[in-house]
Amino acid sequence: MSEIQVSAFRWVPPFAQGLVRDLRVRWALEEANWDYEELLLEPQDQKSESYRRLQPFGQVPAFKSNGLSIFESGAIVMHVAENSGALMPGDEAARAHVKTWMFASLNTVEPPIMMLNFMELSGKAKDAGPLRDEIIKAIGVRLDNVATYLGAHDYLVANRFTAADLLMTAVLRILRSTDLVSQRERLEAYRLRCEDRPAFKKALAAQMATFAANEPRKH
Ligand SMILES: N[C@@H](CCC(=O)N[C@@H](CS)C(=O)NCC(=O)O)C(=O)O
Repeated sequence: MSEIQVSAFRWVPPFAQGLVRDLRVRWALEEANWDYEELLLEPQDQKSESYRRLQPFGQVPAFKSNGLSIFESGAIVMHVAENSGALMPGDEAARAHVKTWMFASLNTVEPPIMMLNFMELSGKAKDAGPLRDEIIKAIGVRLDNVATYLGAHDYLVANRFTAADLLMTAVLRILRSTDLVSQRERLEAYRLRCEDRPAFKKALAAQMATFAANEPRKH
């Protein structure tokens, strides 16, 4: 039995498939070449007392390994990055920079993207009019900032793929139903470069295989 367990949903509707945040953890684990098992949840499991002890908000992902339990996708990716050579450079200044960009991905770039996402999923986007336009503008500014910082570099830090790129790519993917990333050539090339990694493809295939295997019957 693998000593690492990662919680994931047994099935989600197609709009969320390939975006659920256990993907970030699966990707990090594939980069580190660490085996893991899925801890698959039904919706009702999210409310159970035992799962809430693991993930107080009832969300995925949660991570368990040898008595260690972690929630928050960023914290889990950080744990994998700090304990494997795969996602973090050795140099102290570069490590600090990777962590900085991990937080920037989740705390500066992701929030306006999630505002738009929430509006779209609530079905109220059409009523949101000018507010929605403002949020799209704010997302654009953040994306332009990332693209400018990247410049002609392939990756955010130390000229190599790190945990910062993993999280930034996962965040950019949330915009897949819009052209906000694809219309920014440099950023789109960056996203595609990161998603072209074998570890990403393996992680995505694993998440999608679970959904395919648990597709609800039509009636
Ligand atoms: N900040 C958390 C967010 C986790 C999150 O939003 N998970 C979603 C799936 S991507 C979830 O479990 N949603 C169901 C819910 O909130 O009840 C993280 O990065 O781990």
